[in-house]
Amino acid sequence: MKSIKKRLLAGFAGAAIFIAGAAGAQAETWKYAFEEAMTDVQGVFAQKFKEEVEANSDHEIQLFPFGTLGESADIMEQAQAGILQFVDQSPGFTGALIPEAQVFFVPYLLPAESEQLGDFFRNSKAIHEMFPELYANQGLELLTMFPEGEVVMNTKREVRAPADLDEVKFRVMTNPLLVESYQAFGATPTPLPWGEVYGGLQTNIIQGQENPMFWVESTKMYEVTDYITFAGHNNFTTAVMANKEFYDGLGEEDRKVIQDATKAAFEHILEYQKGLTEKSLDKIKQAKPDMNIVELTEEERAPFKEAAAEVEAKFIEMTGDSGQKILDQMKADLQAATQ
Ligand code: 6CS
Repeated sequence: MKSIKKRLLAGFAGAAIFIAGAAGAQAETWKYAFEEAMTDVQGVFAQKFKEEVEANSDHEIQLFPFGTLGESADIMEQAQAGILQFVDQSPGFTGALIPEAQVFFVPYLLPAESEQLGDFFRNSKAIHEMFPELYANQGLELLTMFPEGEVVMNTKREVRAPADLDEVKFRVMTNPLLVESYQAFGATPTPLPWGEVYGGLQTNIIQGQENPMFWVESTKMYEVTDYITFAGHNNFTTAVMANKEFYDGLGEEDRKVIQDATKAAFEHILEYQKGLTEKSLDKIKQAKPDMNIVELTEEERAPFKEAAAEVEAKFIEMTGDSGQKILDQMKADLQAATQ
């Protein structure tokens, strides 16, 4: 027979193992993949999100930058399958899955001014109330959307007018409305995943691409192009999502940790981007002093702006009533943000 003391000790040990086991079961490692490097905008957002989640819970976030798990389409599939808990995929690649997300490619829709842009993304009903349902239909919990910077045209030859884009094979993300956009701008749009862009420009399979300045700089696009053109036609939008089944299965406390971390990372990334375009431009000028930087005048922008109406009509043709509702709400949200 065991002594009372021994029985008590065994009881305590059992309880300790049980408590440690329960705590261990709660602390999970969540995987988060994105489309850029750790030091790019999506990476800075992801790092802040990780920092917040880890500071406010026992969970750990494991980050997977571009290339570690494949292209954008691959990480989206992995997030939908629940292999990843979080994913950052830009609407530029979400066109086939959620056609309405292509609204972000109607040219000259988003404001150029950063405070207004921030307010729009912070408060938009289209983003916070309408898009979540569309993402949920694809097994995704939409956590946030945020801007990554003004998009520039980055080409081998000078672009002052749509005629200059004639016969230019212009790489776009794999998004049907972007194809329409560059067709309306006079180019020959060529949808490609990101991994093929540098080599495509180097071998002259394509002669142009568009992206925000930080990305042109960090991915060294200036090595294989000669012109950067500011036409003011768009700002790059991206979206962060969770696998919906995973998210719905969480307790209220964990969901709150994720929501708070998302909000903190959103504000952090807007702050981080202040002056980023100028900084990236300076780095490019240092690395390649003869890179040509062109800012289109209002007059030169006019024909590109005219093309926007055609693209908007195509968007409605592709998405019907559902797209029309999103577009109308977005316009109302934009008006509220720019007043
Ligand atoms: O153009 C692209 O494909 C990439 N551009 C940016 C700014 N982020 C990721 C995306 O893959």
